Amino acid sequence: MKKKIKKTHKAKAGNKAKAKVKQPEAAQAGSSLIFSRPESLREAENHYCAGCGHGIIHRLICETIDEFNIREKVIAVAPVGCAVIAYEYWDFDVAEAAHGRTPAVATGIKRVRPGNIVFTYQGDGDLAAIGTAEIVHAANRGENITVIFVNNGVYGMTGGQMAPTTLAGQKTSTTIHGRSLRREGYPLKILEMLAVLPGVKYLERVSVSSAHETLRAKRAIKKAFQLQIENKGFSMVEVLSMCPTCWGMSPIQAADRIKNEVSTFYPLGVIKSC
Ligand SMILES: Cc1ncc(C[n+]2csc(CCOP(=O)(O)OP(=O)(O)O)c2C)c(N)n1
Ligand code: SF4
Ligand SMILES: [Mg+2]
Repeated sequence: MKKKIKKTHKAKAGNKAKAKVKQPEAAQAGSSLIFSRPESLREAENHYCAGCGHGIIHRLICETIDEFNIREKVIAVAPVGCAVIAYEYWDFDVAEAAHGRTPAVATGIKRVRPGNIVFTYQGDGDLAAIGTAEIVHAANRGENITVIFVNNGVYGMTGGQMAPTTLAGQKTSTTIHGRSLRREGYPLKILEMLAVLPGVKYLERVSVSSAHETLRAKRAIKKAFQLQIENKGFSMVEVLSMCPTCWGMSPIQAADRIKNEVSTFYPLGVIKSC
């Protein structure tokens, strides 16, 4: 475990120096700064496609960590999927887990280091397919960890295959005529499934399909971290996220699809809070 934890703090001094030089024009002209890169987000060019939701979600997590001033305490567990190299973008400690095993690894870290703030970042292939057992049991044990679940309805990294979350009728590279409920079964509503488990304290579904929804997503992520800081138990936020590349859409069409289609099946809002 120790070996796998990637220490990124050493890069901080260099990043900070660069950030100081690269001030936005408004700040250079003496106006007050109203928007800047969170300290926890490294100054790195990311590999995500145009219009992808992962970058937005990374930023929301980093803003939350900065606002709680917990960068030295946070340990993330990164997934397999398009976010596999999230550690290149986050300037805090990150461990990497095998596909779907993220909640199990997070459990081990949190139990050994209860003073740290531990969160997993998982796609829907990771969490809702190969990792179904891990998420169910971590939630049922009421582990005091936070889970950020990125539901883009496909296996993005490997070419857009059907995920358990793929909507009925949705075309993917493995359901070229659309997902058939008879052949492939029903899309899984993971939060609703986990809500019946007594160990689960907080579940909310949000999206990053508009500025307004992104602000709500930030509030939910912040609440989930807050609960862990207060030792309240298992918290999880599902984020409906755009994958324009695998959906064969422009970024704007992909955002509209979340508003008009995806969120009608996966309703936004608090699913459980206690
Ligand atoms: C044990 C294992 N099985 C399968 C794979 C291949 N694999 C890599 S990423 C991926 C799907 C990722 O999809 P998702 O978790 O939804 O993330 P996204 O890329 O959509 O963000 C799969 C099946 C793997 N790396 N390891
Ligand atoms: S394939 Fe989809 S999830 Fe992966 S980076 Fe591109 S838009 Fe994002
Ligand atoms: Mg996915």
